[in-house]
Amino acid sequence: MTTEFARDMVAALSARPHRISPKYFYDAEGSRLFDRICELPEYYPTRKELQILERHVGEMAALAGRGAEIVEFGAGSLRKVRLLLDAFEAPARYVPIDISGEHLRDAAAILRREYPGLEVRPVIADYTQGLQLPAMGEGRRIGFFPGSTIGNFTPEEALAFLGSAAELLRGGALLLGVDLVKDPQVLHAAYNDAEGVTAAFNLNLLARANRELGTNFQLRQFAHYAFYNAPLQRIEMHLISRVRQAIALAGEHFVLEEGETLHTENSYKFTMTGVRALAQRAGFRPGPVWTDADGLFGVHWLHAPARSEP
Ligand code: AVJ
Repeated sequence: MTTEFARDMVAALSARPHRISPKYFYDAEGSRLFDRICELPEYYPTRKELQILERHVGEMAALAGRGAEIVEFGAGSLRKVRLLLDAFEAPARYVPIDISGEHLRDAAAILRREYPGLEVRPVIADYTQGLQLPAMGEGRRIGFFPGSTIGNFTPEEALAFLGSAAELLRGGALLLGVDLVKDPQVLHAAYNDAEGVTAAFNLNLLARANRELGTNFQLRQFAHYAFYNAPLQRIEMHLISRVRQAIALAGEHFVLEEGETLHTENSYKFTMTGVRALAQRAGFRPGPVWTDADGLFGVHWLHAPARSEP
């Protein structure tokens, strides 16, 4: 059986520059490593976003109104959505959308137990593709896309995603968490932590290929390389081949030259005005923005006009 991962790895090793989607980071081991990243002293986004949500969730609840339906793009950290569920007035429904059915079922079971009055309706789907949701109730539909996951999209993909979210959320809003442009040293440190957890997270892509695709990547022959590309306003993560080496996959051999890279992730950073302009182009009416005292992270309330509104 050839999986999507196998096909994409073959494509990545065939085409130059070599690149693969960061979605393949998140097998069980990768998800565990990502949770550790979120606890690192250098990796501020998770802590800052939680602080902002904690501090301002009352204002968010007032904007959402009674009986809202929370649609989360990617069933992420339960900690974040719990803040909303606890503060919103009688939330009617929680609709997490994720490609991993297993992760969704676990999250759904936990929340059903904790919130007996809440209807939990997981949707197994790729939220970057057009999707249909169960019919709405009385309350507003509030999208939730935290963690600056939107930073993994190219600007074109981000615009397309926001466009379909604006339609899906008509009459409601999107609560969007974005990592902000800042001192490049701070950005650099966040992706080059002293403990090497981000390096292990990056290298796990190759370890996962060895586990699932039967490749024989020698992890020691690759260097984690993450840097801030200021003109493009993004962190880039790469795995650099330390030597000339051949990789066997799907009956073929792929040569990686010494110094060649496999580009594994882009993590775009945003300005406040940049997010608002992008959201506006996608059909949202930008609302309040909340940030932390150091201006490291931003949480945006973006109104999704109903069909009748201008
Ligand atoms: C989950 C995509 C928001 O870009 O900061 C963390 C992933 N990669 N460290 C990010 C990540 C390396 C993270 N996102």
